[in-house]
Amino acid sequence: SDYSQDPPRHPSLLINAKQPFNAEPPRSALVASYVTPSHFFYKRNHAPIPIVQDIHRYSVFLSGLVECPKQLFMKDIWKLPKYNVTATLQCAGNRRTAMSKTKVVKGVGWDVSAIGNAIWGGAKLSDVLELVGIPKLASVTQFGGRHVEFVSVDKCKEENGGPYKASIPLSQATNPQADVLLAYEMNGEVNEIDLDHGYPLRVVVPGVIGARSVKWLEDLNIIAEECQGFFMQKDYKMFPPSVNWDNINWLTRRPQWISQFSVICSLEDVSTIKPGKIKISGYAVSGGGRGIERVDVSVDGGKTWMEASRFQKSGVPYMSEHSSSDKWAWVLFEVTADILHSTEIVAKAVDSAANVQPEKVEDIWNLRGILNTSWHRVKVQASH
Ligand code: MTE
Ligand code: MO
Repeated sequence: SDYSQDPPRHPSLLINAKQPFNAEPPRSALVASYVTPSHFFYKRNHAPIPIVQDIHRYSVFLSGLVECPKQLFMKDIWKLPKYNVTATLQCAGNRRTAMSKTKVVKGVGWDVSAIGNAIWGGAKLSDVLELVGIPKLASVTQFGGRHVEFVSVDKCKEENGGPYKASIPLSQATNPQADVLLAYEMNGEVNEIDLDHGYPLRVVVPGVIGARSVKWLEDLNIIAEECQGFFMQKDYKMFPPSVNWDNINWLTRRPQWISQFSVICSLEDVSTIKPGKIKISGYAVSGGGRGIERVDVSVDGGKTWMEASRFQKSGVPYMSEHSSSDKWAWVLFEVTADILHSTEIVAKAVDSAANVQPEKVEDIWNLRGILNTSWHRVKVQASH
């Protein structure tokens, strides 16, 4: 494999693996702005970055269970109505390192920053599928359990040198409200998406784990059932704590979809502070387009709690399910507390469907180390 073409990256990124390149920003960078700059957006790769030489000759082939397969060039995609969707992408393995402290898990060791919030610009997949005669809101009655498969060009060792791929149900793909995009823009850069994030075209599936948002899209296939690739069938699935590598049966679980948690970003796992007023801030995110109803913060290890204030765009009060809120995006939170002694600070969120975070990571340990949704804890040491 050839990594010599990989793009330059920001020197402050914390590198978890160099080849393939996997890196996350320092956690403090996440709360510095609601929209994460692309250079600080986590990079999760499984192979060298594919390089497209000529964007005008680049095309996506749409085929499978369709009457007339179609080759789509960028100009065909640029012609469709353009949408900007603010969506948080998060790797299912975010916070894996903390889970591996309970018992060893398999996967890239992420701290808390395998997550970012960006404004994605592109065509809606529902509009693209209409070009080959697939109607909006394609019903299961009419189309059965069909999926749309997204296939890339990167060569992954997990796929024995084949490309990264994933799929979503046709019903989600053809629902304009699901906001699934073929994105050619990130954060308003005109016709530009960084090489690391999928140039020239990537899928963005809001509200589900990042693994479905296939970068460097090459093929769209309409298939009869979900994608049988490694990353759908043998990777991002959550097992109960009793399952180990000897008794695992991948077929017993569905691919994982969504995740939810809150994380303190203004403090490291262990920080030294001067006693007094301390600002505690972080992010909270729920899958499936649900809002964040509340974020509770404790400065005594979880004995007593106070409510943090929540916001997305500055100056606009955040209310979940409100027309001004970005339903696919994270919510930042902030609270100031008097801290006089060394203690443990904890954060937990409640979403608009009343989902709560589990208290202990031990209770949700799983061998792939995914979806560590447990209360986030940091320690502070008061130095007088
Ligand atoms: N698409 C391709 N082609 N190759 C990949 O390795 N990684 C997936 C997904 N799409 C991947 C991919 C995973 S696991 C995640 S979490 C997101 O992309 C990460 O997107 P980002 O690197 O833009 O943050
Ligand atoms: Mo991921």
